[in-house]
Amino acid sequence: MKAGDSFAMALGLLLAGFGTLAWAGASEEGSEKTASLPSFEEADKDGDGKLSMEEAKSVGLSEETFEEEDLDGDGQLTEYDYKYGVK
Ligand SMILES: [Ca+2]
Ligand SMILES: [Ca+2]
Repeated sequence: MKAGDSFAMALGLLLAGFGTLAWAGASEEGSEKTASLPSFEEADKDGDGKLSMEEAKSVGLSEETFEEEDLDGDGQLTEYDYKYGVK
């Protein structure tokens, strides 16, 4: 066996390994879902596109969670705050 062959083989294995890792990483994305909470539209009772503290509490969020997930700190949860902030 020539030195060049084993190098090519090692490189091939390395690339295959990276491919597998990248694929495994991608498939895990989005597996965490907020299954127990109602949809944002359901929680937004007055339909103004934001959740007030009262609306958030009525769907079972605690005051602490509300403040924690109000990512921009304006006292309202937007759909983005709700979907990506609330766990
Ligand atoms: Ca609202
Ligand atoms: Ca907010």
